[in-house]
Amino acid sequence: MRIDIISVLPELMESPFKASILKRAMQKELVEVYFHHLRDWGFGKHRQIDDEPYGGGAGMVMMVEPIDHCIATLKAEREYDEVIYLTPDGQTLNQKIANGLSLRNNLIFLCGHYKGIDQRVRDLHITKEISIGDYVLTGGELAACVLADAVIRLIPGVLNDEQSALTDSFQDDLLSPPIYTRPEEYKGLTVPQVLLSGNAQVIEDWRYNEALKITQEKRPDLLSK
Ligand code: 6GU
Repeated sequence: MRIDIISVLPELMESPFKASILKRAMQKELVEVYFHHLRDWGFGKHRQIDDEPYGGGAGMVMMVEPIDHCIATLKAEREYDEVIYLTPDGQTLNQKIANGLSLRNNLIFLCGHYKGIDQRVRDLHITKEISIGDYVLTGGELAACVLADAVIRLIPGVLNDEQSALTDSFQDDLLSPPIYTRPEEYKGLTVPQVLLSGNAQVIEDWRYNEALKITQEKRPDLLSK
C-alpha cells in the first residue's frame, strides 16, 4: 500500500510512523507513506495556500489551486483508489471503513485546516470524507495519523499471530474480554480460575461470554446493530 498525505503541517505527523508497528510495516515495505507539504504548491513569495471566503465570514479557506496541483501531480504518477479528505463533517471512522481501506493500494489523505477547503476541491477530487469523531481538532493531521494507524495494522503481514487483528475489540462488534498476566494474585485480586484450567474450549466460551457481558454494559449500541 502507498499513502500520500497532503498537509500544511506535515511535521505534526512524523513520530507515529517512526515507532513500533507502523515503523516495522514501513521497514518491511508493506506500506509506503509520503508527506507532501501543501506550501510547496502555494502562491508567490509567501507560498500562500489560503484566502478569505467569498461572501464574507470568519476564518480562511484553503484555496483550490495549490491542492488541485498537488493532487494532479500525484495522479499523473499512479491511479488512486480513494482521495480522502479528513474533516469533522465526514463519515465517522469505524472498523468497517478501516477494513475496507486496508484492501486498497494507493490512497491520498488530504488534511483540512482553517475553516476548510474550497468546495471545488471536493467536487474535483475527493472520493471519501472521514471524521474521527464528534469533536473539533485544529486540523486533519492527527485524524490522518489515526486513520493511517487503523488501516496499516490491518494490512496482511503487518501484525504477527500474537497481535492478530482478528481478536480486536470491534472486529466482530464485541469489546474485548478481561485479560491477565502474572502474578496469579495481586493485592488480593486473583486471576479467574477458568484461565488457569488449561481447557481451551472452556476458556474460549468464558471469553466470549465476558465479551458479551462487557459489551452489554459499556456499549449496548454495538449489540443492537
Ligand atoms: Cl478529520 N478534522 C478535524 N479538524 N477535526 C476533527 C476531525 C477531522 N475528526 C474529528 N474532529
